Amino acid sequence: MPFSFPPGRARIAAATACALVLTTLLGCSNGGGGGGGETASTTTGPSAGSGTQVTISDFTFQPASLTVSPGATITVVNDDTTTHTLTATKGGAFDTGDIDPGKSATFTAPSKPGDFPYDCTIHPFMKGTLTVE
Ligand SMILES: [Cu+2]
Repeated sequence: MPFSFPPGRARIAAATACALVLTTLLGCSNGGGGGGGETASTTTGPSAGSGTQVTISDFTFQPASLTVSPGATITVVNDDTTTHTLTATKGGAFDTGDIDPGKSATFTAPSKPGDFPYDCTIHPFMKGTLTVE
């Protein structure tokens, strides 16, 4: 019956289009939502004490960004020719106080994870960030 063909085809075409759209959507959400977060592949967590150090040289914190474990002990070496500090810029999270040239000091990282920007109170343009995770 020629009467029933066109609607039938249209329905099939529509159904096919739907299926394609659904497949695409499902494929997308499957692909994007599958991750369970990172597992311990890049755990560079020296648990307190294995060479966690910031060196101050030429009015610069090196490295400027440091990631440590909660409560880690961090040694700050002043390898410069003038006195510096390494002081958290918010909440007084940590502060080495004055470190004379050629001297070093230690401080304890915060126990809660987060980013803790710091600077030198004597030279506020000196900046760095301690990340606790
Ligand atoms: Cu300084």
